[in-house]
Amino acid sequence: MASEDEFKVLGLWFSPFALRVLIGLEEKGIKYEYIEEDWMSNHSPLLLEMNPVHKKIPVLIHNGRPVAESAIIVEYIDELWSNGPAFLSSDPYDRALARFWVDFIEKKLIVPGRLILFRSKGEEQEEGKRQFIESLAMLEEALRGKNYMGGNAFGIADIACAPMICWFHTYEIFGDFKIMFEDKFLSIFMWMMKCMERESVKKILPEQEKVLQVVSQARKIILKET
Ligand code: GS8
Repeated sequence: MASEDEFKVLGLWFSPFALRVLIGLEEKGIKYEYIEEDWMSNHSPLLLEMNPVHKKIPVLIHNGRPVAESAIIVEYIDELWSNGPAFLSSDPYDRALARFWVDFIEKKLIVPGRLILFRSKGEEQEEGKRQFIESLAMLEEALRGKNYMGGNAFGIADIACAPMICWFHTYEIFGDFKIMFEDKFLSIFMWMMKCMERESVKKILPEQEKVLQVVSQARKIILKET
């Protein structure tokens, strides 16, 4: 990796997947150009060219070469900048665990979270809520007695989960429930506080009210609400 290397990120400011990449780059102190996709219109020609398979953000473009899929991008960043704190442990078992939790965040929080946000049928929403709360309980268990997901160092599983911090409020509003962090999920609550003390997370996460606004706009389109 040379100092004149060029990095561009294709993203959406509220996407939990794009936010992972930006937090990763900030953590390593990497300069990059951020290019915002327009979520209301069709995919940009650049996105279609850079991620023709999934046609999804985020994409990291390193000297013109694209890397897609947030977790893969964050690992790529970690491998490129091996000087500086590592996102993954040197221990294979710890690495496997960290990757397990990265995968968990998408499958067990973000996917059921979509049922809460973008389904109008009561029972589908309820099922989303049930799964979401169940997953928070698992996350709580995994974080108990630890500073970060992997122990003492902020790592890839924290980077993968940190964007949820600015989304929790939106889940609560549209799911009409309260997460009760201080009562039921104290370890997650403490972890959120620690993450929010980090310059990278503080700088990158949008305000929760802004996430709420954009999700209500998206809901109107998806659910054809007026
Ligand atoms: C998910 C990316 C994704 O869903 C990752 O990068 O980790 N597994 C992937 N991106 C969404 C925006 S965030 O909800 C996206 O780009 N959607 C556009 C589309 O589906 O057309």
